[in-house]
Amino acid sequence: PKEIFLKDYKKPDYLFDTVDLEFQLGDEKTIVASKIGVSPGNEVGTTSPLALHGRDLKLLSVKVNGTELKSDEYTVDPRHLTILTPPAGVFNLEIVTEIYPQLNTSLEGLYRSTGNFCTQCEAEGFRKITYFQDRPDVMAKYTCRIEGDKTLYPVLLSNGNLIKQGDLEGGKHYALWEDPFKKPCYLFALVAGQLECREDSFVTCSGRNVTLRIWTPAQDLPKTSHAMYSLKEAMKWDEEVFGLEYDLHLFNIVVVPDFNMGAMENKSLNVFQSRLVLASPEAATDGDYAAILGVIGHEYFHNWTGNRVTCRDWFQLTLKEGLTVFRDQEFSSDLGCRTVKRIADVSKLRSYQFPQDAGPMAHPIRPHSYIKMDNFYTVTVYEKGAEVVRMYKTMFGASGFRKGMDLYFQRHDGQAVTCEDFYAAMCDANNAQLPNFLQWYSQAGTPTVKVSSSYDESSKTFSLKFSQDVPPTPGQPLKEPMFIPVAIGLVDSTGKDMPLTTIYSDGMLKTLSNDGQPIFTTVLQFKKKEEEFVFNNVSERPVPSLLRGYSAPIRLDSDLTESDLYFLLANDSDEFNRWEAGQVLARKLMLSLVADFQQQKPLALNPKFVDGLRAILRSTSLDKEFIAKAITLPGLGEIMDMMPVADPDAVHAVRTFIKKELASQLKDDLLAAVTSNRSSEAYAFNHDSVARRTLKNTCLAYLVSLNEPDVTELALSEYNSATNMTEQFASLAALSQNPGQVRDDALLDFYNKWQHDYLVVSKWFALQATSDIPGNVANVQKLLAHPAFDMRNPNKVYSLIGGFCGSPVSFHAKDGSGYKFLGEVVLQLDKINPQVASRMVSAFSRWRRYDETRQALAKAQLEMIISANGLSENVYEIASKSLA
Ligand code: HT7
Ligand code: ZN
Repeated sequence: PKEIFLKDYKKPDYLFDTVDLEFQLGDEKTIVASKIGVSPGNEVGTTSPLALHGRDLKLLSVKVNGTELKSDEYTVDPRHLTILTPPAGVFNLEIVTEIYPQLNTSLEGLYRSTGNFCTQCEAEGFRKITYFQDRPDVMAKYTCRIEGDKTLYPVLLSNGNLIKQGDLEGGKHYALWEDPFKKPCYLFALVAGQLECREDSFVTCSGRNVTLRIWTPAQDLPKTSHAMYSLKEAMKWDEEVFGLEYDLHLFNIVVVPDFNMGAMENKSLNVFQSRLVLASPEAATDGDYAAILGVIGHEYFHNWTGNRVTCRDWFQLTLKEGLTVFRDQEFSSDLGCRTVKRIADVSKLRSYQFPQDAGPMAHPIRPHSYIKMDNFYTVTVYEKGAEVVRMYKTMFGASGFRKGMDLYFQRHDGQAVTCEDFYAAMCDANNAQLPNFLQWYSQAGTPTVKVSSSYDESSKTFSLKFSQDVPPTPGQPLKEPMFIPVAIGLVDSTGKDMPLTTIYSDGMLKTLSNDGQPIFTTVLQFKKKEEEFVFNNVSERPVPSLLRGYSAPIRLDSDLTESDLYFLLANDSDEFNRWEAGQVLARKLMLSLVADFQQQKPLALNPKFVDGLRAILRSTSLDKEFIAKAITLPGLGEIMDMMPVADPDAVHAVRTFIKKELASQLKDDLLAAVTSNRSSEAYAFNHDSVARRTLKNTCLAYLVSLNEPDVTELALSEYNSATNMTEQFASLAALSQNPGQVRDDALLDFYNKWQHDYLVVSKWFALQATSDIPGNVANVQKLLAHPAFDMRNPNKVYSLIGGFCGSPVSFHAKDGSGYKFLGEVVLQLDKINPQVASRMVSAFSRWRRYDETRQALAKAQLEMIISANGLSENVYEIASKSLA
């Protein structure tokens, strides 16, 4: 397979100005005719061959300026159609192809999902529809005429405005769509089928009336109200926060059950997998409601960050994805609770992105090369990319960030640009330079920052010495220092923030003030390998609150003592850092107990830790969702990640021990929290209700871990009396921690209740897949044959197989049964859907982190996969890089 490099980027020789598409949809074949207005891509003009991408297409005809080309005027290979000597200047190119959407199980290009037609073109799916320059810097204005049977496909949708529609002979009809905005082909979309819509409207800030439609099969329409609410909130938020208004009169969202990713931002025709649109209190959890809000926002926000300004090439993906994730995080924060959202986002980064950055697939947020671009829709590009965008805001403040965004749109609306263009807009708008900041785009690996502090009583100065180290990653043995913004406050012995007056850094004394007002948090610009910052006028030895709000995506290694950390857990005004102090304490505790466990020493829980969590649990002033987060232990992955050799069994044993010990020692408080957080009010998705349910469910899970009759009874009664899925599913999950009859009965009861709802059944699969009960590999194997499971539906694959691979205990079973299971599934899946198969094979990528026995077993599976016949490039890339 061919590797593509960022350094080889060349502008296209030919531009496509207009694209007129015609689809004749059929059950056995679909005919696609395209008419492209071509012009030279550079001033001199060009007569070099015009190479078009194409996959799985049958070419019916090709014409230039109305004349059919002779067979020696073009060449066709399995991936290209090349026009050998195109005319100089402007010309028309007409191509007709035949495709077979009903056979397309890869879910890219044009495919069928439960009978309806649907497209997915990002990143390189358009080439499965017709021959084209399938690259994001080729931007054109499109029309799309769709023709099909009126009974089978009553709804015909594409991008932009509906220009004409009408009936045709033979029971057919047509629709003609025109998109007035130039776009790359990855934003093209077509949907046709039996769908109905919920309709609403939104009046934009300039008074434009926008019709909003969410399309689903008729029976699901009642479940679209939260999605519609989310869309309207997103439209309002983007106007208020960024001054960005929607630019057409129609915005469509279509729901499809079969979709490779969460959703897709096609211009004015977003496509979503069902889980991210459909919700009702009975069948969806608070987590589902929150995900819908975030993803509806995300796709809508792409209209400006991605569509109006797009990427020059796919290496720049983080330009649109990092920025848009940042925007959706801020949107969800503004509509919910900022600290809790920040904690959730940072936890995600640590659990998924840090491991990627420390493994064989580590890549910068802007990768240098790829074999299949689909493999680079990663937590690094998305989540670390969002952290990089967040650092601009940390440096420039909300108004400076807004100025940068305004300049970015002013300069680049309608263009396909690079990450440097974004950086330049941010810096220019703020008259600033950020030395070493661009390293974040080109260096992989999570920097470790060490901090040591000292207080000088006589001079009343407090000094912080920083050093940074970016670890080697594949292809990047040596790293340069990065620009790291460190938000910091100093906390006095009464727990109050001290005013910060002057600081000595970079050989300069700087006054810290905010228009004469005292300031309590400042952002240090740490940009060298080593640097010292000295605070003056510090009246007593403070406890530093470092990296407030998690101001940079790094690992922090400070010399804070245990008692400093307990102090911050109890007092820090920065709530994020209160949570963080608890997590640092929990991580230290877990690691030391893991060492005890490995040396077969008895395990004992530090009473100070129990007291610290008890105080949090009893607080009446803290947000309830914050309390739930603060009493939740770090996940297994996070702890394994900090060990020289990851030991899933030891970490699991220790986490279970601490959980049970906390449950036993805090039992009364936990019971009180469950009882006092019941509510008979109708379900509502607002922060207070979500926080109440989250705390209640977290406490219930702790209690049930005791596996005692009274708490099991309590969970069963919560399960039976629940009036919403959040509480019903949480009690089921709590019960399913303990193997036995109660668990089996509850799982069966749940399935019987919900077998008609495939989204709930997917949760049921995920719950069992992620379970750490003994012998779970065999259970998951059995579920593969369950009638409700379907390997062609990515959502089900992610729930069952993805869930299984993400839960360390069963997947890393010492006998290798988990690895064998995944190895077989990957090969089966690769024949159906390579994108999904390659996501699953990634679970093997960190095999070197485990003991020798596990290493050998996992490696054998990777070798088996890589030697299989007809392996996709997608799976090949991940498997070969994992073995390298
Ligand atoms: N921009 C969208 C990416 C996407 C995608 C990529 C590869 C394969 C299938 C896909 N479906 C959607 C999603 C987003 O980030 O908004
Ligand atoms: Zn996106």
